[in-house]
Amino acid sequence: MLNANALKRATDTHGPAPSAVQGSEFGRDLVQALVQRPRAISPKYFYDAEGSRLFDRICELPEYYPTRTEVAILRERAGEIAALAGPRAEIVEFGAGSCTKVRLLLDALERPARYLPIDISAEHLAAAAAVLRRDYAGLEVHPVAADYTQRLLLPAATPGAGRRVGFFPGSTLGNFSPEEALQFLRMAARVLRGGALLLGADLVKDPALLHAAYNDAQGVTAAFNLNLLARANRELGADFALDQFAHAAFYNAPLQRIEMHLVSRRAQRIALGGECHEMAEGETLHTENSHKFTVEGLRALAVKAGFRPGAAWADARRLFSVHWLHAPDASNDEKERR
Ligand code: AVJ
Repeated sequence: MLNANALKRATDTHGPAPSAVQGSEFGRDLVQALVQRPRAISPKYFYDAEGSRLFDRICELPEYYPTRTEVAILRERAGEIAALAGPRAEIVEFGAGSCTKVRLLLDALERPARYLPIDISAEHLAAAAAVLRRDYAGLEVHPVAADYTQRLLLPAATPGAGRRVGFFPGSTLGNFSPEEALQFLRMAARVLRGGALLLGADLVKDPALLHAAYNDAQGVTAAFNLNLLARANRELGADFALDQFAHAAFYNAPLQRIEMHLVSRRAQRIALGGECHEMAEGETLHTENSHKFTVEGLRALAVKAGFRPGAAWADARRLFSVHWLHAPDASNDEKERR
């Protein structure tokens, strides 16, 4: 193990300036994560280029049912969804990424007017938007580079446009705490007033199935989890020894969520931005919560946020659900603001 002097020398000679850490949101949040108890960081930091690649591989794993189940539900219900959305709909996608799932909707909708993909990564978004413009002539694509968990301003509806339909697939809602989920849904109700939200939510089920989905045999989920530390080494000059951390994922039944952690395999020190952090053997950095829902629980949460639940679709095995939630109408919203 390094003594304090050796560690100091190591950070002096090899570590980047502390400003590399302080100058990045990831750096500041990682320092905070290591200082606080319990140690925890937002799962949004999984998704650098490497993490996004690993997540795409997770979606292909035999044990990881959410993606293929949701896609199957959307395919099967595309006609019903298109009828609910109506002609000239405007799709607003929260966390659009590479904009692939929305194709299922765009292919079924009657002359969709406009697509507003929202994502934090401006470059990624611009590239994805260009591909969609090429494939869907007549569709206006208007990317919005923003963090949709913060204050969100969207362009006004285009003249002649139909309903505004929010799209939040993948059970990304499950990454939020219950309070954050409510806050997100309230924001969505506001920007979608007069329209609706199409939402994907993973369902509560046999914990053995959940456990398998987050502990795959090929170890892709473990690599995805550990990439957080690899990313810190790449971007922030941290010195995490990746082989000294273990992937842990388990179902917390009372809180209805999968938790992912990185467990320190031994007592160790981590140098980050000129500071030294200690972790004892068995201590963890909590990297993700993935909440699971019942259909009724999700609908009750939506009501609390101001939506009126419409259809709820699930697959035959009831692994995953997709919800049509009517947003409050515009006149109601005017009354609420007064
Ligand atoms: C993208 C948040 C829906 O919680 O299942 C997959 C992320 N984490 N395997 C999920 C994830 C580990 C995923 N979400």
